[in-house]
Amino acid sequence: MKYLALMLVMLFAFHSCKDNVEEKKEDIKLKPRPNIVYIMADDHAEQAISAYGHPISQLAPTPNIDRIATEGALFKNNFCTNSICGPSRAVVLTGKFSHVNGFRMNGDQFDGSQQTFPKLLQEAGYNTAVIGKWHLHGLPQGFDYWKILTDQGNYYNPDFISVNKETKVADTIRIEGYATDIITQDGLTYLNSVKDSDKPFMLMLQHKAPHRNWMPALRHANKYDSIQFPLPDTYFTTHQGSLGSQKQQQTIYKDMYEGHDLKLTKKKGSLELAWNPWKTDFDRMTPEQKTAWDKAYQAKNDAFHDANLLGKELAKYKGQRYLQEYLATIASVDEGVGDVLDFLEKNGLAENTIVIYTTDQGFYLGEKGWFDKRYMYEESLAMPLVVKYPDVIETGTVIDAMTQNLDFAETFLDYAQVEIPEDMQGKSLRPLLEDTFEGDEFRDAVYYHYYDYPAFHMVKKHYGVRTERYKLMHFYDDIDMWELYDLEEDPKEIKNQIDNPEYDDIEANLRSKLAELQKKYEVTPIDFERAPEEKVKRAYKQFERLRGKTGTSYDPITDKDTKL
Ligand code: SGN
Ligand code: CA
Repeated sequence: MKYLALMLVMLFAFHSCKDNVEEKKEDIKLKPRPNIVYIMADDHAEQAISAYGHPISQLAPTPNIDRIATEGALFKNNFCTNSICGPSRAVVLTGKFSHVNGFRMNGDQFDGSQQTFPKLLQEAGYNTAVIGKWHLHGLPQGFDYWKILTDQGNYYNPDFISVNKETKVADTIRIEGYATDIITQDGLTYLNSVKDSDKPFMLMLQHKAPHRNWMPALRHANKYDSIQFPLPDTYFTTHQGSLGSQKQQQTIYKDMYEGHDLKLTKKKGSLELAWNPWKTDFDRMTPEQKTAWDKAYQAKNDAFHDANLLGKELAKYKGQRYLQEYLATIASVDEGVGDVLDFLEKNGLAENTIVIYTTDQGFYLGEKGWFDKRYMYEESLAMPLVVKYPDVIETGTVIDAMTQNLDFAETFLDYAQVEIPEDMQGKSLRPLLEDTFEGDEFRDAVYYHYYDYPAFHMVKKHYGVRTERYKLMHFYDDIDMWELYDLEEDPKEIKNQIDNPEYDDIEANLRSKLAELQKKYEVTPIDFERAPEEKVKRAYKQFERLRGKTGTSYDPITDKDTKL
């Protein structure tokens, strides 16, 4: 009897739960098509977004980005498919892997004539815009309004390409000011121009910040000077068991250019920058900006020279200085997010606008001794993602499912009530966002492939698969090495288990999963082409030359500095 009663209660609960889901779906269907504001930074690590809880971010909080997470949803396991700028952006636009959309590495040319979600939204009656970093070469297609940075863009007084209103052709103009502020401001101007239109809008607001060389706005230049950030405990790792990691050139204490990256001067009292292999943003500054900059940096640079650091201490200082500059650069991105959210609220648009904050891929903040990205290891595979849409996404939603930038296009189309084309390779995140997902698992494994070798930082080509607990990677090109990590036992991916017989079964499963995904995503053998040996040699030489010439390189194995 008791059992029967329990069954009845459970059955009823199941039905009412199902009914609730159905009701919710019906309610949401009645809402008008939402506006979409997609804010994308460049190289913004999860470790530097306070909503993600990492200790570094707690010392340099991002209250406005956090607002999106607390008012909506935070994705804990969102990943990119290829951890590099242009390719990630191409995946977002097309909902297709790099090998399908054709944009595998930064030097490639994006085929702008192909299907993208902005084009589909535009056809479906949306007003569409992209402002800021584009980095796909060629000009944007599918946008009613666009204004893009030239190539990587510059922090100070950057050049933008846009359509000249009079001549109707694309023009490049230099705009005085700080890139993040200019992009935010242009975004607000666009929003203001469409706010009363009958059409819904979709804006992609894409910052350059916090991309290398991490130049903060003048108002933030000293923001974190007095903060000591925790350096990761893998800061001095020696990459045992990973040939793929040993040969890279993105180690903070070996590869940072003291002037360009760390903004160090040559000697005490001097304003002349230390090693800076190319003329960049510093030369673009107006005399007033340059004077304010020098004033902000002189004291910390003089203190650095006084300290006369060497060896491990110098290596730690570089890490510290990097974090201070990087996080200070993020401060204006977060302020800009706040300005956009405030604008939407003040203009009665917040209710019917989906706001997304993300970045093109994750980044190293000293983990494994590194900066930059490219690897399939967790820090650069991860892609922060927070989304709000009042009344549809519950406040404080946390999503553990494995999702990818591959899913963004499908999600936007789904919300815009546009049919998702069959050739898109991701899945709409809508059921996760609305808590209406009914299957067992949203995705059991993600596929990854990085191709940009030989190139800056010399990260070797690799592909792999990540499941909830394990990761299998294959580094190829001039090496042939497999790596297997148990993320539960070894979240920092220090112990490569590929030769450990205890993991044989797991490895076999991962290999078959990998094969299954490659088949599903239509990976072809041409995808694994190696670079000519000569090209690799030349690149090593070229980048070796660029290493910090005026400074020192620290080697954690010998615990010694090398004067470069
Ligand atoms: C520049 C940077 C690299 C960075 C690439 C790609 N060097 O070349 O550190 O990896 O961009 O970045 S810099 O000294 O010129 O800043 S990406 O985000 O565009 O893919
Ligand atoms: Ca990037």
